[in-house]
Amino acid sequence: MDSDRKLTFYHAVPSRGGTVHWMLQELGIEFDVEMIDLRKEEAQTPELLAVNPLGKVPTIVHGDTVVTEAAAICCYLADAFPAAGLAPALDDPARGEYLRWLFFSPSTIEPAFLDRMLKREAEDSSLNSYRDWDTLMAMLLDVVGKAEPWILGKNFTTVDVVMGSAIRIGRMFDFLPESPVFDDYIRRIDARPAYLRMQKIDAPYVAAAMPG
Ligand SMILES: N[C@@H](CCC(=O)N[C@@H](CS)C(=O)NCC(=O)O)C(=O)O
Repeated sequence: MDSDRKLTFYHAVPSRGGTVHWMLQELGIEFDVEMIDLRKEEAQTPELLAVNPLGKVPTIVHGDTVVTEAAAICCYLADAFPAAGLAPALDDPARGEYLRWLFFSPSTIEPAFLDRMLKREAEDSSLNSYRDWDTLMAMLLDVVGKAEPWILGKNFTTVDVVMGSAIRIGRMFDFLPESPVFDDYIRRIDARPAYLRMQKIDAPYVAAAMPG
């Protein structure tokens, strides 16, 4: 239904844009890229600010529809391009579990990583979206450990794009403990042609952004 609407992707590397770029490669659809250089003062271009007042990537414009927030963009794209089969249908009971894990990353995993990075510890775990670090780790090891081979079972879904990106970043920055559970899952991600395509396309921009 949506193949005739122009899709513009505001991207930057390295950033959460990588998650959306991977998703776009999984969908195999056509899109235009506006690459933003986050190191430059002018990173928040008037064009990007016009569609996202926060001046943040990733952002997409699909026809007249603007979507921001990496997980929301991936959720939107999976539904807009259902032929790729990356989301259970609206009336599929699996949709609940799908949405649960799709939004677990931005709502629960990312705040934990940020606290870890800033060496912050919440005094009251009831105010903490992820309860506490050890409980979150036990839960993540359990969920990823049960992936057969993907989080929702045999079918690769958008959950693997969004949560898989978080798990990859968590291991890369050593937030997540060394474990065959995470490492085997990451190996499965790394073998996906769409993931490899995304990495290859972004590689020159990554090299320019992170010289040496
Ligand atoms: N809540 C947003 C966060 C987006 C975000 O923080 N993007 C960063 C890159 S990962 C960004 O655009 N930084 C540039 C800046 O703040 O100027 C999401 O989940 O997509």
